[in-house]
Amino acid sequence: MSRFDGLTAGVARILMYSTRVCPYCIRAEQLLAKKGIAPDQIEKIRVDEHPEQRAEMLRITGRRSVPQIFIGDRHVGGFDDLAALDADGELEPLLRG
Ligand SMILES: N[C@@H](CCC(=O)N[C@@H](CS)C(=O)NCC(=O)O)C(=O)O
Repeated sequence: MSRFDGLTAGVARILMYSTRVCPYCIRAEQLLAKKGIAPDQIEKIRVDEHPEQRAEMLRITGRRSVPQIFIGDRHVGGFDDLAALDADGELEPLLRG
């Protein structure tokens, strides 16, 4: 069991640019769920519904694919980047804020 399980206070802001159909977004949510982050703790911006937000995502991240994940002020990147951060032991400290 992760030390992060069940922790709801002191969680950094999590923002995810996503689309309705997005397997990598689901994988990111599943990984975050393993760290005790409930779906409603993830602020989602649906770029398929808001083209202006897609343009904003591209502008601030330089990337076109979803998800694009921010934890606190840090642009983590996509699911692969999130998983790499976890493998390096850096995800939980980042989530704690
Ligand atoms: N390596 C990326 C792959 C992301 C990816 O392929 N996302 C799909 C949706 S699930 C996508 O945005 N495809 C359209 C594109 O790449 O422009 C990650 O781990 O996030």
